[in-house]
Amino acid sequence: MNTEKSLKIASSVPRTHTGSVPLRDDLRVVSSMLILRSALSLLVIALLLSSCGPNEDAFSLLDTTGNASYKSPNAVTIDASSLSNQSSGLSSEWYRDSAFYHIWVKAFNDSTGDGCGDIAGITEKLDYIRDTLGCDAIWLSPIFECSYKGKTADINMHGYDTNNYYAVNSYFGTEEDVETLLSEAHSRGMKVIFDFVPNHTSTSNSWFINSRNKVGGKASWYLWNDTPLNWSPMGNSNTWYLSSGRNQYYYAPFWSGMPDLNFRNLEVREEMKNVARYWLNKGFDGMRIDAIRYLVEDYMQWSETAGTYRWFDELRADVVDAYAEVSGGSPKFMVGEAWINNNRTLLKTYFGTASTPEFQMLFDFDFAGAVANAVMYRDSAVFTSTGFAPAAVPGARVGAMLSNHDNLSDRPATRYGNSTQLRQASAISLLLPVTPFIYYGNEIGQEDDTFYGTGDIRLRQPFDWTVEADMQNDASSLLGLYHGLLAVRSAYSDIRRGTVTMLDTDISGVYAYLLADPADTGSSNIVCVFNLKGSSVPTVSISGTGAGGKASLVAGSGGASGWTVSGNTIQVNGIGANGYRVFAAGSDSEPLLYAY
Ligand SMILES: [Ca+2]
Ligand SMILES: [Ca+2]
Repeated sequence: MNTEKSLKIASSVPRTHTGSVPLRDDLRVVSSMLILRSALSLLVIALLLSSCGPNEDAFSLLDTTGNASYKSPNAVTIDASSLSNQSSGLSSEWYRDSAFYHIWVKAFNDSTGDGCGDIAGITEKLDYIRDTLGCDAIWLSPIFECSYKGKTADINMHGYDTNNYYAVNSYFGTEEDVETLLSEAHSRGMKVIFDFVPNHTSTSNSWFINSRNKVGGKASWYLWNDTPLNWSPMGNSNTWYLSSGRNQYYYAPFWSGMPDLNFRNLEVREEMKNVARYWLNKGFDGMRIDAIRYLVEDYMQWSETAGTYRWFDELRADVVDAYAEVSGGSPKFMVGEAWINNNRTLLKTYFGTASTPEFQMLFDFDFAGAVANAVMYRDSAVFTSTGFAPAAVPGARVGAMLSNHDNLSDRPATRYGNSTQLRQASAISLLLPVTPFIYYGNEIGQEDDTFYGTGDIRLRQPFDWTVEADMQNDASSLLGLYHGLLAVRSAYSDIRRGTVTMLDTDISGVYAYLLADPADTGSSNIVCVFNLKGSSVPTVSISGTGAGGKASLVAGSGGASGWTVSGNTIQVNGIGANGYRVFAAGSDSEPLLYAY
């Protein structure tokens, strides 16, 4: 942070805090000073509570507030009698072997004919997702009651403005529909995670309305200040909005309609853990958590604060990890949206440490661009840049996608245009040891639809079931490629759990890598070959494959014929423009699974 910015912020700090910058949530930077300060502030709070009860008007920004023994009106506990629709037989790191299908619920499948996708529509299509496509896990876009609602395609109902975390969006169906979806998914061995938005709510949420009116014990559930502060976590200049009802400003860095909750309030901390428990108890297998960088703010820092890490540490230990210890509970997981580009060191901090693990999985927001750089500019960095989960944190894992619901990227069919490049990009995304997240529609080559606008609404338009029907029995289609390579991925733990070693090739622009699962004691490993050139290559030799005179062709483009093996060298003949091959090196008896 530059000095100029710091000075500006310091000048806008309320008078009551000019003498100190509170870091009360910081247990990672332990010092006797801080312990003393925390103890003193707890003492002050205790005295306030005991002498005159909670004084809501006394709340100052960045104070620790709320009742430590608070219970949610919807309080649930993690115990065997409270669990339903749990997955059975999952390994603790099931998410490493999974392939996720990312569903924008409003746009996927409308079972009621009202023009709006719904939960029952997803249940109808579970066999499509598992059998036709080949994914065994689903991420649902936000499904809870939200403020900005609309059924038609022109309404960008995103659901990140939550009105009620304990109610299903009525346009999507009922809680019973969700329970049916979970039950039906689990009966097929499929896992389902929900989109959890702890950082902010809608201004229409009753919590915020009560906070604005300083009633119902909610006065300090949000971040209020007498003056707007110069807080700018995403570079936006205006993040504080005047509420005339309270004559104070509230903090809302994403949008004036989505105010940030105050995670220094002990009741908020407990309530949001209860939301997670409530839905995990009902059978969800995990959560995709929104905007994790911005949970807790300090005066001088609005992302990556110690307080943010601490709450997610607690969520992991108190909630996520607790299920595996309860009779009938299935192992849960959380994947974080820490949207960070070109800074792996910073991103990795959200994995936590071996003793205090945090997110099991983080999205790699550099992946889509790295794949494009490979396919369009022959940059091989994507092959070696993806395995960055720290080995020291058990189970840490990277999730990766070619596009999602945000302005991360155009849909791949729009980005590439060229169908062989599109197919190669899709293949790369499925043949690396990251957990793939396939955004609905990308598997059928759906393009951005700009009819209702060029913003992110272009990425959220109805799934084209007519195109799907045309592709579903055609192995040579893009859907066929996804199905084929997901089957290859499912067959070989080397791809799902392996480490990447680049191999030597004798043709520039053709890259190959070895994938070997350290836990796999079988004789074969996987070798992937990608011709990143826009022209075909008559012959390329890949040396150092560990083939030992034996190899099997497992998958490849364009018929994938023509190859020989000699010692540890595999020679591939006639690999087309933007083509690829997958070999099992070290075995001559593996079946060819996909060749289009
Ligand atoms: Ca519907
Ligand atoms: Ca926040």
